[in-house]
Amino acid sequence: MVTQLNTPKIILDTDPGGDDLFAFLWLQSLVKQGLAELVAVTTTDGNVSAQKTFSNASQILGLGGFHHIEVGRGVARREDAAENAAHIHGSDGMGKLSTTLTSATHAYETARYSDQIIIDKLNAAPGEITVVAIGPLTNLAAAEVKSPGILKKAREIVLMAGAFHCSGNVTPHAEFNVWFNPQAAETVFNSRDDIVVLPLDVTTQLIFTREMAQAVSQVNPESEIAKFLVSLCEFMVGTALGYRETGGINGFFVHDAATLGYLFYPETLMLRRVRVRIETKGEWTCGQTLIDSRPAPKTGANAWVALQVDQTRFFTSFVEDLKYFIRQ
Ligand SMILES: [Ca+2]
Repeated sequence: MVTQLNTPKIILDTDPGGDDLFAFLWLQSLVKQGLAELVAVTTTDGNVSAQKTFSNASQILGLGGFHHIEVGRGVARREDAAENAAHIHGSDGMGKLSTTLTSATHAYETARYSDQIIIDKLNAAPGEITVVAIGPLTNLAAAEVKSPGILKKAREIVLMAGAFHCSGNVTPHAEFNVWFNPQAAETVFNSRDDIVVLPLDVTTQLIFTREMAQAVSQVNPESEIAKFLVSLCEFMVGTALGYRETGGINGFFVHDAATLGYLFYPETLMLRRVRVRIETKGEWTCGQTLIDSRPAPKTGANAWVALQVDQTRFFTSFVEDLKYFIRQ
């Protein structure tokens, strides 16, 4: 396989997490196709504990034969932090499917911390690496606090975060990744003026259905990846229906995959130039993300926020790339 010039080099910061895992499978397919290079995976405390997100990441890398990729362990959050989302993702973060996969090959106890990996990788290749963050922003903020200016050394920072013109998913106003650690989100949004944001406004348009899982698995139904994907989809659909997320449609939101849609199929999204502010103190609104939609000059803008997505084109690419991965 020929690696293209200018192939995006990616650090994936993640808290797997069901929808993280779908993004993760997509990214592994893109790497196998020579369209991306995975530099490291930095796990974070979020959907489930740091230790579980670490072992889940290791197991998913193993599924694709990427044992050699370094996995970082999540930086500890502040002590009064919010509760996690094990009620959505299962106690192990992957619908209790972790026992069906080959065991984790990376050792949590001896792994480097995620913030240090981010610092070292960005210093080693300034301007070259894209940081894709699909969990709470604890690690990125810790890296910025430890090494001020480090996040500016990323080629681009792409987040699944926030809710602007729609309801939150953890409170009426807040999206999980920001709500879980709003101070960290504020640090990241203050670190540079071109953060790319995929919020609930677009990710709640992205419903991955049972039919899509079947279409993918049909390519090679007996493969371990296909079986895992179908089982995980079943679990996620059950949870989504239970929480009335999808309006009764037999599917679930692949929130985190939107980041890869932006990087690899940007024609599927429309972005707006804005100043994003994070509510860090509100009694009822903590973790809310705010933009000014009035037609004023964009002074102080710090981000590009996606507010529209072409679902058909997005899923055409997503499903075909997953098929490629499963065919291998
Ligand atoms: Ca996530």
